[in-house]
Amino acid sequence: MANQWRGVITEYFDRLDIAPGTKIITLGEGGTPLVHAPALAKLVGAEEVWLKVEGMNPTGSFKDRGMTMAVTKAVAHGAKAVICASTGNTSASAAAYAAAAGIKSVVLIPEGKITLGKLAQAIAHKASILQVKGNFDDCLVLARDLSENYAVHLVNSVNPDRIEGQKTASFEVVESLGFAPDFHVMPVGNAGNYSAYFKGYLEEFNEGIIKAVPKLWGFQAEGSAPFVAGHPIENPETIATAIRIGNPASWDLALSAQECSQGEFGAVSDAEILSMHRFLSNEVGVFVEPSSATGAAGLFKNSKLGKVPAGAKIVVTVTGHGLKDVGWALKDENGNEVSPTSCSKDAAEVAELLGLEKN
Ligand code: AN7
Repeated sequence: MANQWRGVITEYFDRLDIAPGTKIITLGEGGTPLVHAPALAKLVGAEEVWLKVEGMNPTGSFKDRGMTMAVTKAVAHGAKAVICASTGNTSASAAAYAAAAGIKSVVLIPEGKITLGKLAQAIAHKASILQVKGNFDDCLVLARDLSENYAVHLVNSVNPDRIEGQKTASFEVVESLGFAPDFHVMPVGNAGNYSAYFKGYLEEFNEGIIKAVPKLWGFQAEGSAPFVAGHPIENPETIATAIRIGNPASWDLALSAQECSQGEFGAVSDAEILSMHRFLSNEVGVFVEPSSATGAAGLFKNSKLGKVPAGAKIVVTVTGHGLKDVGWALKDENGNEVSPTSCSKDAAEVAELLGLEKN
């Protein structure tokens, strides 16, 4: 397999905290496309915008970059089972990598609050799934408790192996562009990914590969925006279920990343998220899950506040694949279900239905 992308651990072995000889558990994660998005650049008045399309990872989200590290290390430590709390994507990823490693996975999800696509992934990869009567934050407390007292290895992003793996996304951005963007924008839940991008960029800076660390802009959903409030939110609410998180695990790491990068946190409404979700699929051609549109929605909001310089080069990470949460795509702007019109097999009739001109 000389010409195939080998997954982030092998591709970046020298730059990761991993011992030579370790048996690597990989599904070929990373190496995701950096898609040029002139329509978005025009919308926000920037010189260039690219989307780092993390939905192209093996389980359809950025979590796989961290999970290859976390499960590899768990196996190296002799773990027979991994556990996570999850709003959906972490559980899909943990279940898949555990399956690849031949160990068990346990996932704790907030009752009724993860999308069907993600639940299907966890089931498909034969995770033991429990719906907890509580929100994500309650699930994380429970997962930490179990991992401290029972023989099960925690793979949430409080585990530094996750952040270590996820930092590789910054390396890829710099390699693709040949420079660091002025701004890097993304959705924020636990802020593990935000912290990981900072770690990656800081290492590139310290090695003299880039001249400056990009300003990191992290956006949350308004009903679930602890970094904007400055304190945890007890009952977070948003349609963006992936980031329905009130008590972010990487609070301190994220605040120092924000400060050191001269970045900022902001919040956008569910309506703004859904509108950007539609824009990305309609005008850019990239189908993401609604939560993943939160960064781009925030960028648009900041552009209206005059915060986007005309010469800016910007990367926006879209974190998860649209097929994970199809419900919103099946509705129009007014919230009505969209379904295809039925038609006959007659070409003339069908042409008329479609308004096609005769040639
Ligand atoms: C699509 O799966 O927390 O700020 O349990 O699924 O690093 O938490 C998911 C988070 C953004 C936020 N976009 O990342 C989970 C989980 C998508 C996500 C985030 C998540 P972090």
